[in-house]
Amino acid sequence: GVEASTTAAWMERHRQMYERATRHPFTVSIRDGTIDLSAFKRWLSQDYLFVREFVAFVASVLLKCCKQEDSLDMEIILGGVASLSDELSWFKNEAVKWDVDLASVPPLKSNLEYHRFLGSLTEPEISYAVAVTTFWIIETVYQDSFGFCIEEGNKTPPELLGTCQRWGSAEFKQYCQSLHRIVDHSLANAPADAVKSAEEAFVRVLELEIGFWEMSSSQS
Ligand code: HMH
Repeated sequence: GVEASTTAAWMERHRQMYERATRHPFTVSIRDGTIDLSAFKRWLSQDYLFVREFVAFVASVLLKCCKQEDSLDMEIILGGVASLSDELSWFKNEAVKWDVDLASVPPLKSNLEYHRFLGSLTEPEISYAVAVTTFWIIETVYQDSFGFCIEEGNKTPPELLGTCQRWGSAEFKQYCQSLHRIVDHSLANAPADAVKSAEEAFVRVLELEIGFWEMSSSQS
């Protein structure tokens, strides 16, 4: 339909970058079973720090959603906020399993860059359309990346299947599809300058996600 055309056009225009973010050598090596476990541990500890920052960003999306005239999306976004509590517990559990000490891990450069970006989008001047678009693409990169690791023909090591299921499950995919519908609806009613800013944020997320996988792959 007409509403879906904006994000569909971005996906076409930025297809290469989307592929680089969702079929990165890091996640492809999980699927191949060739993943370097020290790299996996680095990703785990860095992503824990990311999710802690992500909480404030998602809370800001919820707040913007609630201030909308028609806040039908509120329950979906609220579910997203609520699931982050379980996610932080999951990271702490995994860290114990992998013998990673989360308290002693400093955020690396690409992670800090991502934190700064999220912080800038948390500001009240940022429109709901831009914020919810950013939220959707952040979740979707993980859904697509980890979904691929549990698709037909994978050689994902059994000890990594739990991680892949967390973001690759049918349930998480449905949640991302709900966010996608919210984004399409929101962009259809947004002014042109907001749509432009949302596209810029979409591209920036893809760059930051690629940087995050690169950082996890090799210490730099
Ligand atoms: C870097 N991007 C990064 N971490 C995550 N946990 C997600 C996306 C999905 O929530």
